[in-house]
Amino acid sequence: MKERPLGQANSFGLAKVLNRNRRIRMSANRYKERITKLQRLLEQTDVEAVIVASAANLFYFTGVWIEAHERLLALAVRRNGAVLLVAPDLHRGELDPVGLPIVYWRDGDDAAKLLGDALPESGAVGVDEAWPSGHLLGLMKYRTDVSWTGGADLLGKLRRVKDRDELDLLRESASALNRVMQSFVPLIREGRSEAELLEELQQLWKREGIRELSFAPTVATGPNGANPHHTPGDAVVRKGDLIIIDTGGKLDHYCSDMTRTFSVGEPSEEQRTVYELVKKAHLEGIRAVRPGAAFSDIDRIVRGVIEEGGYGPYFTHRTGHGIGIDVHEEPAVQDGNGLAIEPGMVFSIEPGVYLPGKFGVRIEDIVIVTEDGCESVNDVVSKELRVLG
Ligand SMILES: [Mn+2]
Repeated sequence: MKERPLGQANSFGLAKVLNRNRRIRMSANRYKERITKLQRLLEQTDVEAVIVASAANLFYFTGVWIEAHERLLALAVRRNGAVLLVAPDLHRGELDPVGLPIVYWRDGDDAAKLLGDALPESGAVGVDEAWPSGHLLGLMKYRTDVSWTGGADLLGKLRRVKDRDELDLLRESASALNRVMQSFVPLIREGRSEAELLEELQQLWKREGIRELSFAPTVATGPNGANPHHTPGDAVVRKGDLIIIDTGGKLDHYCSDMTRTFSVGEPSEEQRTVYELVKKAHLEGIRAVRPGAAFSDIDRIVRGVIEEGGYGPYFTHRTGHGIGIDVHEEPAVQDGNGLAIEPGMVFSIEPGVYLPGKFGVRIEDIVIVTEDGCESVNDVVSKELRVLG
């Protein structure tokens, strides 16, 4: 098959215009550098090319966020240096400034053929696993001469270690969350419903200038706290409740995420015991994070504290998750993940204990791995058990 001539990775100029509205200025060459990094990773594998297609992954490589929905939008990155973005013509205005080689298609054109022509003649092609399968099936029909493989390993390997610009964005995103949480705490009191509190939390996010949240916030009071993903409803905060607040927002598409648990009125002995246990597990987890340790080790340490306290069966989820452009991404802090921690990785440490019919406690910070340990981006928000009115 005749190959379409493609631009070389080192020949495109990524325009600074992309970042004019960003609070944090990205280095002009950052996106180009990320594509080059992907090509270097490809050189260590048998994979000839990767199709990058999810909105999050395309944003990572271009700085432009586009929800293409049913229209095909994909970036083919080849090991030999060639790159081509195949994009709907209606996104020309957003994509032209990126400076990548782009072929635009209009409704009625065969976009799968355009993308197929950008792929190597043979060999393995890694596919973004968040790409709608309909697009891949269309491409597979057209390109029967290549083999298909998952692209998540390669893309995950890149995205799980954040570069300096990403760390700046994640820190700034976390600062916004810290301010929101600090302002929210005094609003929690007896007699207010979860739904009312949720509304006020959303207002605080808006005041912070953040329109998109990382996920639907958790406001769970009393027995509702025993459900880790409770949806806020009509339940009213009562004296003697523990209340779990879990929220996060997106700043320039970079997510934040934090959980705190508060006591409304004096806590019972059991509530205090469980709170102190979860706090201990959380803090010991953070202390254990350092380059070279395995993620499974961190999970074991955190879980060990909860087990020793006698509440092991009630810690029902993993210790944490990576965070970046996606609120849940690599690496998972869980049993079985033998991956070694590296500087620049960013993830949550969020143990919880959930006692059905009674209450729940979860404490969560996001940490950034440094050369010799980690720093929490949320620990300015106190983790001492706070007794609210
Ligand atoms: Mn989380």
